[in-house]
Amino acid sequence: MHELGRLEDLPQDYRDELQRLNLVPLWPNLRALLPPNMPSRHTRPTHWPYATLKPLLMRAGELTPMHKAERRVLVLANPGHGLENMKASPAIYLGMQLLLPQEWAPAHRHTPNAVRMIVEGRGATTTVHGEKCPMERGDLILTPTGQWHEHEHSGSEPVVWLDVLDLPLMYYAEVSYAIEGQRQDVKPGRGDEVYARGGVVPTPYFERGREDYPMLRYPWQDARAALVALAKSQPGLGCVQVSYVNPDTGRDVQNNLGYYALMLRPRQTLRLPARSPSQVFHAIEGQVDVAVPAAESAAESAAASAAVPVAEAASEHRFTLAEADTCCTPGYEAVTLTNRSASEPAFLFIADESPLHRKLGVYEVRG
Ligand code: 1HN
Repeated sequence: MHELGRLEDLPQDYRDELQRLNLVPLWPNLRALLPPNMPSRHTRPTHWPYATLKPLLMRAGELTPMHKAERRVLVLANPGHGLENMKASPAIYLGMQLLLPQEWAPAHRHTPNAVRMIVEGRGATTTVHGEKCPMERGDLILTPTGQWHEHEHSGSEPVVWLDVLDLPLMYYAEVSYAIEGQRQDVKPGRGDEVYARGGVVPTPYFERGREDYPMLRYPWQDARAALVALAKSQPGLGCVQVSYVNPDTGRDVQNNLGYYALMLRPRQTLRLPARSPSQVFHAIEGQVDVAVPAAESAAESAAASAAVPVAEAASEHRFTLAEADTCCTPGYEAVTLTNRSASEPAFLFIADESPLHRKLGVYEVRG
């Protein structure tokens, strides 16, 4: 790949004239926009231990009352994207939210899609589109685009959950906004009860189902039981993973981000293939070592200098996810996971950008 002309090669009067007319020469920027073979990625492998985050979140509970926060959240921001941009990856926002006993986070709806993964505590509920969903450890609760949602807490201990949104994507597309609302009327019926058994779903003879999102709460006990049964029934299966899907269609539960639960057998090491989407891992149970080849320095240098080819990874990033810890990894890297326990399975919640990449037509598995 030969070197292209630089901006400095052009006479100053020509550059000034281009700038005055809102024009930019492509060739000095071409290699940075389209690096050879591998995109430049700002997403750095980043680990947020719950043990260090939790005391700061509890302190936010003392420092900032609910009416001053609306949502009391510490954002898990990837330094590679700039902390102020509040992104874990190009399309994924992550936040750890605290709701204290008797608090209410008022109703609103917005264009970004959200899910919550409940981390600890009992007694809180979230009402989504009129459906009151109990929040228990490991549950996944959807707040699809445009649906009213509010959180309340009638229990006695703090409740914490992980919010995952496609907010960076919506903001980038200039379609991110919210509407404030009144307390919702709770409708009878719960999707997680109606769709509690895989393989049998309501027959939509005379009416369509509950629109595009028939199931809003995915109880952890069901996802966990599915993983344990899968591991038992297929002892040779390496990747014991389930996908959170719309039970009417079998497709991803949300438009842009994909959600999964993974079980690692005792002492199992699993190398996930290198695929284009960035990923988020959150430990629901157990302790898991995460290893990611470090390619971001190569990508950064490729971005900084238009002509530099992406070098091989220099060294690995490694961290240990303890229970309730969260980490993110860039796309195009093979992530290796190891369950540290010799006797117990480990369970991870995973979020990724696969649905978005498939829609964009750029989803790739590099092996
Ligand atoms: C939001 O609506 C919630 O409803 C949490 O709990 C975090 C971050 C950005 C934008 C909207 C919630 C959010 C959010």
